[in-house]
Amino acid sequence: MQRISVIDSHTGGEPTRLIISGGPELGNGPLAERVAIFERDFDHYRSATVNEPRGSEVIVGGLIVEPYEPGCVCGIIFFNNVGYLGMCGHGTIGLIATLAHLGKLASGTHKIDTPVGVVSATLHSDSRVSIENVVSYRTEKAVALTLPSGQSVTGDIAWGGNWFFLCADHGEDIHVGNMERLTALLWEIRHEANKRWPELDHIELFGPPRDPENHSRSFVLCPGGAYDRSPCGTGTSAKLACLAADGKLAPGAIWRQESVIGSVFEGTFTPLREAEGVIPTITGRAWISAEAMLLLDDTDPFCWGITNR
Ligand code: PYC
Repeated sequence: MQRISVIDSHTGGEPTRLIISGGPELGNGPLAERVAIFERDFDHYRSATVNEPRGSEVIVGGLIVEPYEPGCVCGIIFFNNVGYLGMCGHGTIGLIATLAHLGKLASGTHKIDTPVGVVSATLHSDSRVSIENVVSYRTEKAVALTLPSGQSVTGDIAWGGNWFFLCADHGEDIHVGNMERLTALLWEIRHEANKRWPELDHIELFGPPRDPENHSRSFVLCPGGAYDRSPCGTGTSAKLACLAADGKLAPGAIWRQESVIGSVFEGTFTPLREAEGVIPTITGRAWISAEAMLLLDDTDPFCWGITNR
């Protein structure tokens, strides 16, 4: 029987399951190399941790590893039901809450190594966490897509630690009761967008907020078909890059991004001096929801998870 010790948390409703011990040994190279080793040799650990029967399509997992970059408190490799993530904003907020819960981290600013670069996380005294993310930028503005249904949408393509298609002219009500229509539409958009941009794996719709305190409400379709219950940290970073490029938000001004279930991240950005793009900072809070031991019995036909691979 193998054992994997995990801690679960949620950030604005979006779950994160972090492997504390019992995960695969990936060596001590740069994190981008370690993800490749994870995927090539140990992908069954990913599936066993997040997929059914122990998990579900909505869980984002993370393997805490020794950092490669100097000055970092740890490294993190995030994954989901279908693969690996460059960065994960809600998950990094969950990571900081988990390390604090374990007594491994005090309030203050800490650097974290990720496969797409070093990010910086500040644990505040009220348990909120601010993530200074990787440089985020828009590569295409107002791309038009005609969907198989005949509907036309336009959207921007931007990087916020993952690749996003950000769309506002969808005509949908962004509401949990409208989940089936939203999911079907976003799959159509993703399918169409992937013909030209195969790297795009997150699709994000924007609409008016429910709460007038906020600036916008979003619905994010994650790579494996689940919707993000949180406002999506990397998605909000991509949004900030677009707002900055359009001159619609001033450096340092707060953007309150509401998720489809009403949870909120606050975002701000610092412009880059000599290049396109911004350094976004995303603030939110995570709550610890479980400490658990996953049991892996090799005689169990679904020991390594139910997978679509
Ligand atoms: O918060 O960056 C995020 C995220 C990505 C996928 C799910 N959440």
